[in-house]
Amino acid sequence: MKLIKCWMHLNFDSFNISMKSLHIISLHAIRLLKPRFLGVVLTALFCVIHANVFSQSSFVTNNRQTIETEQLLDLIKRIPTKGIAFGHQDATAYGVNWKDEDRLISFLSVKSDVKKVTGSYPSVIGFDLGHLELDKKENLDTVSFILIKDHVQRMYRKGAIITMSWHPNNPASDGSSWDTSHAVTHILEGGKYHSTYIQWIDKLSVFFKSLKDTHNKAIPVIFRPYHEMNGGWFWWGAASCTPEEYRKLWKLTCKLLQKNGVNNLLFAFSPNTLANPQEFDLYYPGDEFVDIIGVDIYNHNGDSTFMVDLNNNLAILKKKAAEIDKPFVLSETGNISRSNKKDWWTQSLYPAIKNSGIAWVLVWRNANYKHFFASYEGDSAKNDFKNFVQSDDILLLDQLKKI
Ligand code: BMA
Repeated sequence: MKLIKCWMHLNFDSFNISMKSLHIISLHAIRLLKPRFLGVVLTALFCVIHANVFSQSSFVTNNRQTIETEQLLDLIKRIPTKGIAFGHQDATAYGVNWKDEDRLISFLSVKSDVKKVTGSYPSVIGFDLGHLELDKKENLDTVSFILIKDHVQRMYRKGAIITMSWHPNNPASDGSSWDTSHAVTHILEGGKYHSTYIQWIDKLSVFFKSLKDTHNKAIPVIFRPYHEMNGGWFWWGAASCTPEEYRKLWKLTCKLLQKNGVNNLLFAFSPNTLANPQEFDLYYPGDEFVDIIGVDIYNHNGDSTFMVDLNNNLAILKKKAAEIDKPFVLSETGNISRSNKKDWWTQSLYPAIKNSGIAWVLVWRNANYKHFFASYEGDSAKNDFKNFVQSDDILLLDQLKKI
């Protein structure tokens, strides 16, 4: 009975007991215990295995992906041997002073500020799923989900890597992602918004499963939810939930997607600028729930701090990535301080990422003249950007396709 009690109290999340070790425990138990206990032991074992299969720890990387998804991961692992892929958020949906309209999607070629300036599309294209959970037609930045789907299909056909972030509303308050009222605790199992959350993930699942290529095969995408959790500005962030709750939220999300049969995702975990490696560990949900690690770093505090942060953080990620055998990326960056530097690309960003080992760098969206991160036709730093992308190791889509 002691053994059974012990099993009952095992926390599979923290101890991460494998099916193999359960099998070994059971063999010992059967040998040690008298035959009349055998039935009890086997029943208990069945319960534990059953619980394990349906618990979050049953989320096994190798069993949850399509071949195309595994191939995408292989490609991402190969990129650093050739260079650094260049990514842009919402690259094809709009840019400075233009916006694509979904009523025209099938007639017009896909536009992009980066393409206008350099002649090639970015090789990584980011989209955001915020407000899909609310059944809205458009995301939080007014990009229609029909257009996102169309551009995912068209850019995938051209060979681009697709990544998706998610800025969901706060389920507890109906506020935005930036409403830091406590919500995570309420959406975990037993919480009053747990069923709402299941419905949200159902909606995301339908969308992910609808992303099909011309052969009706699922398009693999990188899903990067709940980013910058070590900052205090999102409802899933450090000011609004404990690291343990955060890790549970991540696992719950993976598990629900898997339960819904979504098998075309690679999961990317990306904190904001890290003070130290421990901060990464605090939130990291575990190897089986993550395929790619990243970090979001902007130059809020000026370019010299930015370069130091990049050096330190990419070194932290490099070490982690080697330990866990996963690729690592600069998942978001950009010149936010709009310093008058005309050579930010070649003198600040490039020296800090060159030889860093990252698979890609993604700059944030080109919303308007005041909020843009990639270059555009009228940009005063356009020539510097062109020089940056002309570096042998910076890979736009035309170069990524040759890998
Ligand atoms: C932020 C800003 C916001 C935007 C959000 C999600 O960094 O660009 O304007 O709504 O990302 O894309």
